[in-house]
Amino acid sequence: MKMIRSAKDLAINGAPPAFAEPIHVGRPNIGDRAAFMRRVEQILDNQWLTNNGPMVQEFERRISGYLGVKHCVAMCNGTIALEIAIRALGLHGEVIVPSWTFIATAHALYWQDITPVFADIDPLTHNLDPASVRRMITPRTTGIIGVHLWGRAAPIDELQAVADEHGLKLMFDAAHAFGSTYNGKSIGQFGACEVLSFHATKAFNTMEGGAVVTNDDELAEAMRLMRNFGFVGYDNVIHPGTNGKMVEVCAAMGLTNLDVLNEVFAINRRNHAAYKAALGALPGVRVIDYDANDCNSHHYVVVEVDGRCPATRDQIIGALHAENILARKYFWPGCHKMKPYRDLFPHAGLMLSNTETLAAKIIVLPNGADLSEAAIATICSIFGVLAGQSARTIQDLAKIH
Ligand code: T4K
Repeated sequence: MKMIRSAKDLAINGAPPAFAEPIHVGRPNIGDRAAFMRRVEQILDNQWLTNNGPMVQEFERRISGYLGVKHCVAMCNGTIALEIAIRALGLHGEVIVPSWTFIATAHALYWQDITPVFADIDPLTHNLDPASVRRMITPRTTGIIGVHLWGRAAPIDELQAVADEHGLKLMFDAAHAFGSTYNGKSIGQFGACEVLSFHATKAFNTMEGGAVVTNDDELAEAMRLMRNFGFVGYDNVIHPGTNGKMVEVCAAMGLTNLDVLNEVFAINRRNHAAYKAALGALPGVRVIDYDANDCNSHHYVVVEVDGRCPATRDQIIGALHAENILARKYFWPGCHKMKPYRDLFPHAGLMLSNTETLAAKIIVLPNGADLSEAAIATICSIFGVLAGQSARTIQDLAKIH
């Protein structure tokens, strides 16, 4: 285990990087390879590669059973799943979303000529602030998309109350929240529907993939049609649609990874605790915690760095990258500051002060089943040295090399 004890050991000071190979935030968790390969052989033997094949059907049954929800409509990715759910719910005009989310939440609306209206977040949970949502409602608003950021449930009851009061549809982007609960109940069961992502970088992956889960029979039926061009049987199209189908090999990956889900979550939880123990006492550094009474995959190790830390967030990120630790600034700078939405709402930031403050503080650190405790100790030792240096020293060191 390589421990960094002083500034001279840092890569920004000319020392060799702590890791020879990049340590990624989004390293895929991959279950039993032999089991996956057996499933792939089965797919090839079946000569059925996509279009609602047997693996996808089994995958949907396993997911809906796991979440305790009536319908799982598997899709090719989370973004298409969002788009189809938005369309099936009949959202139009304006829809309120957090700016503090992955850009896909906003794009899934704008791509369909719906205006995403950005609301602010609670600085403690990083989730939508219902009071801010209320302020954003106009006569054109038709819905709210809550995001369970970092797998932590959005304020579901409060958002539902706002939606009911104003006759709005409520759905959730649960891309981060597979395996999470809200007051003991599985995420997937709330709002009109919830959208999951099974992208390679998620705690649970199908390589690419996503799903909409819902208890609404009609909605599920409409989405099944929409993901397959609106076909019923051969040659008969009864609904406008697109190609949102999950392929068999992705379902095979999902079934394989479902078998190791508990182990992956346990490793993540252990890793998260190790980070928290090592970083929690550093000045101006806060490791985001998850509610002990609810389940969370602990996939995201999210750290806030504020002005009490001698080094700035960007200096820490720069120094970590020099060590081959590819920490991220998810979801800096906020969707409202990305070009398409900046052009649309140049002054949105005035209503998004918590989002903008958080955007300057955030660091997301590597996690996952392949990350060793030794690697975490090394990462934390680097962080510790950086947090012990003045911003000036780090700047000077970075300039020299
Ligand atoms: N809603 C929310 C709230 C989301 O977070 C997302 C996706 C969506 C909706 C949309 O769901 P999908 O349509 O993606 O199913 C990554 C993911 O691509 C994206 O799925 C995810 N959120 C987002 C949070 O992270 P990028 O642009 O950061 O990806 P990239 O290529 O930089 O990869 C991240 C890290 O993972 C890199 O350091 C490399 C590493 N990596 C990546 C892949 C794909 C690997 O080590 N192996 C791999 O196979 O967006």
